[in-house]
Amino acid sequence: MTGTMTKRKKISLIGSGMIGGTMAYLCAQKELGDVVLFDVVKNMPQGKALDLSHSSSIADTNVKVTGTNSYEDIKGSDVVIITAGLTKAPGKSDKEWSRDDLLPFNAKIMREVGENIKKYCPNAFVIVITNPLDVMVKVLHEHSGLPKNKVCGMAGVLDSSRFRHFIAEKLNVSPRDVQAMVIGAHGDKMVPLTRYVTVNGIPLQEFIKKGRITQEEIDEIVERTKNAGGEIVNLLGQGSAYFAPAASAIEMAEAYLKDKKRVLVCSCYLEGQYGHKDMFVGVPAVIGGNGVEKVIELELTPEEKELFDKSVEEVRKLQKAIKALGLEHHHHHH
Ligand code: AP0
Repeated sequence: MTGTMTKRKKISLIGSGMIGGTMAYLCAQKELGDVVLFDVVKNMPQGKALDLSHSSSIADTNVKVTGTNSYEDIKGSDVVIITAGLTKAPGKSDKEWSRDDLLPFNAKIMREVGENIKKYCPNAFVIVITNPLDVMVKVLHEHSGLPKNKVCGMAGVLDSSRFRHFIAEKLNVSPRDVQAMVIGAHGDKMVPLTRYVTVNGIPLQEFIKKGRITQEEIDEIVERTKNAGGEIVNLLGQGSAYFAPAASAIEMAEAYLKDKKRVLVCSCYLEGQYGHKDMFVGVPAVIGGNGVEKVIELELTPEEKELFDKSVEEVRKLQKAIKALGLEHHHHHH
């Protein structure tokens, strides 16, 4: 660990809004490390940090939580988690909600964050949460100069948690015992993999045979999973989901910090896996002390592959839109 006298890990959260604040709370409760809350809004991260510091007395944990408006304070971070940006495009109603509308606003912010990571903590493991997710991971990766195994996006763990919850609820079993994955791009075309669902190893097919769940119900769950983000946006009236997104990103951070070698769906850099390259998209991967240690390539059926490719097509479209913004990485001449 660099840059500080402490032996504790250092976790910097870029963006101290709903998800940032919740992640800071989880870090303090789990005693994962010292936390730096960064935001462009003056005083707000300092206020959240003070509040969180007080919760440590009650939780009986000892971590330092600080708030800042200066990038210098992320120096030497072991983990950086990015939520900086907008949740809704200005002037758009809830009905028109789309993650893609955030692109021009959030892409600029990713460039700024990437450049500061490069400057202050080039050895960090970076998790991007800002939407539209998969393209934001790519912009961040380009501007940070970090190796591909040290940058990934959080979406698959969240989308899979929604899928797992709905199945568990239907079968009246613990969601802990439901294994299920959602892969592909984080958007309306994400791909919940029904064929790979098990209940503690028991294929979902067994439950269909016994009449515990029907194919129609599974199809409904798949649709509800894909739209769960929008369902929550509409109910909240402002902002978007934050408890489960925060818990998902912290699970990934913990897998890295404790070298847990967890198998988690993350937005990872593809170099030919799944037939795609030079892009980030949601696939199962091993997350351990070396970051994204391995992308796991599944054998998809032609139908599954077609759905996966369609979701990837969305990412490509947005990557083209990024090019049009003129934000791609340029080597600066001094
Ligand atoms: O599964 C995925 C990928 C999810 C799930 C839920 C949310 C992604 N999100 C995205 C969401 O779309 C948004 O882009 O996560 C992002 C943050 O969500 P949150 O609910 O935390 O939003 P917020 O408005 O409460 O917090 C965002 C913070 O970013 C700050 C801003 O002041 C606010 O506090 N911010 C804005 N510009 C910034 C900048 N340039 C900045 N912080 C640092 N630098």
